[in-house]
Amino acid sequence: MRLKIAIQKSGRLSDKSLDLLNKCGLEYTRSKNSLFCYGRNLPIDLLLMRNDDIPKLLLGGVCDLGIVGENIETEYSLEPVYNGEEAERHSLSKLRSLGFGQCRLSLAGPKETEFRNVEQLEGSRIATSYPNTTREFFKRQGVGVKVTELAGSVEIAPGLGIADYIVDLVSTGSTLEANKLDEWAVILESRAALYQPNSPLNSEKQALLDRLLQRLDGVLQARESKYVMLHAPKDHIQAITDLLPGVDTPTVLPLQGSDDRVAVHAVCTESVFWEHLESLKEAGASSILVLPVEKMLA
Ligand code: PRT
Repeated sequence: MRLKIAIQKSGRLSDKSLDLLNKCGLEYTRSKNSLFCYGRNLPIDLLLMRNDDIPKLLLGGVCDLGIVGENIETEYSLEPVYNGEEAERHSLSKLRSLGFGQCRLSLAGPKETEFRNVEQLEGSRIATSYPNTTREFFKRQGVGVKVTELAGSVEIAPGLGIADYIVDLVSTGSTLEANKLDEWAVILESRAALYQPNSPLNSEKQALLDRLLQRLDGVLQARESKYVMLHAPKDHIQAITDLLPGVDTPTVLPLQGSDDRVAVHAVCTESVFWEHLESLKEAGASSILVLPVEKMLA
């Protein structure tokens, strides 16, 4: 019995997916053709696949888990609605959002076009690599458009006269800017997530998955968290605690040779910014240290 996880073979999500699983303590031996990683220390293997193929492999029972962007899952879930006989969507269960691969699927058009609302696009041609999600968006808006599917380089479609407008993934916005396009509406926000098919796992695999999820939660929580150490006036402990993001009960320790100051140690479960440190200093804290947290287990 081995648990199989599909991750992207090469692309924006591959390194971060591997890094996350490594941080969960999983070690792998990579096969010669590089498509398979054998789990050395736990019975958890990786299949390295094209991003778009991962939902199909999950529903087909080839893998037990998969890491893909929510954009890919949404597009795949709508496949039967727009390309099949069935009206039911494909459905996968999202187990965890993983905090990387952030982007948005947006409607964009030439800068010289004045965009007022989606209705003005009635009858126009839209180029996209996400035809199902695009059709669903315009259907919900009650606007009829002609959707042209392109595998890549969607942003050049209006310039080439292939389409009037586009629906594409945006992260920094620089690709749109370079192609003289404006982002008009966000159709979908996306980030990488861990999915499983809706069918239940056998008890052995489920136990392994529970163990993996516990480690994953620890890594995700530790990523955000910081260990803060500082010195504070004894009578300001509550005010200082209130300024520490995500802290309820800090550890308070005596300071050698000082009656009025103590050491305060706490795990901040939310991001700690410079602004927080400045406020702590104003409230009387000194010797403030912020350290990364490597692992956490609640
Ligand atoms: O090759 P494979 O079939 O595995 O997949 P792929 O070619 O779709 O993979 P890849 O690596 O391009 O994207 C993998 C996933 O990363 C996507 O499905 C998203 O979930 C996520 N992601 C995050 C992005 C972006 N950000 C992104 N910016 N995917 C693509 N882009 C592209 C976008 O299509 C556009 O061309 O980047 C350009 C825009 O970026 P900005 O920064 O200029 O706005």
